[in-house]
Amino acid sequence: MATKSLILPCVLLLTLLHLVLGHGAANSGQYPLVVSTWPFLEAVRAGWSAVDSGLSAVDSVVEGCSACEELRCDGTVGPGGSPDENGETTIDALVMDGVTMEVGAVAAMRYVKDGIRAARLVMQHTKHTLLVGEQASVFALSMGLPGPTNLSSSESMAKWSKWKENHCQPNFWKNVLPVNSCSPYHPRDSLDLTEGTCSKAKLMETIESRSSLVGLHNHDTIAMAVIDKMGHIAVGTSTNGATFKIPGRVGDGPITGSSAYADDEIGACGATGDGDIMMRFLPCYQVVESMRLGMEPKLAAKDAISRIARKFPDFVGAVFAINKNGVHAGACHGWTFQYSVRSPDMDDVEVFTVLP
Ligand code: SD4
Repeated sequence: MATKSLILPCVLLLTLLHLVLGHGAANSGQYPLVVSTWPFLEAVRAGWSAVDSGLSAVDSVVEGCSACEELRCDGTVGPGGSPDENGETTIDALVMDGVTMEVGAVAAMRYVKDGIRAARLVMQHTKHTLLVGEQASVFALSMGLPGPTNLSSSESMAKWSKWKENHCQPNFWKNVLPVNSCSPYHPRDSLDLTEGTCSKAKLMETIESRSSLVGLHNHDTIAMAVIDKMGHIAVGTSTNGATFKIPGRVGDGPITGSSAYADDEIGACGATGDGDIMMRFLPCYQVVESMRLGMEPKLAAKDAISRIARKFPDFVGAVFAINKNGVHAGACHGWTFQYSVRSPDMDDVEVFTVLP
């Protein structure tokens, strides 16, 4: 009885500690370390088991993100989620080596489910950084990845059918006609445009329709950072992007410095959220460069997020930051953010909660 009565207060205390420490927590300083956006526990366990068995930071990041793709984490990583306006699922992914500053990425990749493995192939077997669309798929298949595969699922097709029935609302268009119906769309003429942009009601309409598109359940990227046993750092990301995006849209996932960034000398960052807004600010580049100038991870993360929030008060997004000593922190805006950590002083993955 006595033991049982102690358990609840202990759990509450631990949760409270995580809430507080989530804004800037240190591990014991030992390597390795795995950090990812959201409670993607299996992905972090896969990354941990890779790095703990001696794999490099790059390979461990690939193992971790790949586990999330296979599990279709939250339906927004891997195949089977986020249908675009044509009902198709496409994949954005990136990997970055913080030792060499090499990056491989694929964007709007079709028919191939293994985003992060395709990104690593770009990094290891080409002198390019980013391949897009159908040509990224051709490259990935030619390098031996499985496919071509239909990336849709019954869930993504059902979501898409419902959206079509709802006259393709909400969507990512603006300043076009028709307003409440499906494509084809045409630019509003300049007179309408001026009226539209001057009217507060119209502006609110745009903001409201954006926030109904971008939320916790249709906007999760896995961004993962790993410090390996040698102290080398790598980052990776994978997502199927934004639901009902305009075909051809590329999010922040494959954009270096936006969704992720790593530099062995300093640390790393991973991001999640409204990529159309976030990629304009390169928040992860900002985080790492702020740490280079001496900011602690907590302050660097907060500063990067507040730079975006000042210009786009309604955006939703978050970053985690780690320095090369394994100190980690998160910051967010517009939603409550969680990130997951596994370090040698933990028995299993621990989840940290960050309030906006
Ligand atoms: C994007 N940032 O494509 C990605 C998606 C995401 O949490 O889910 N982020 O905009």
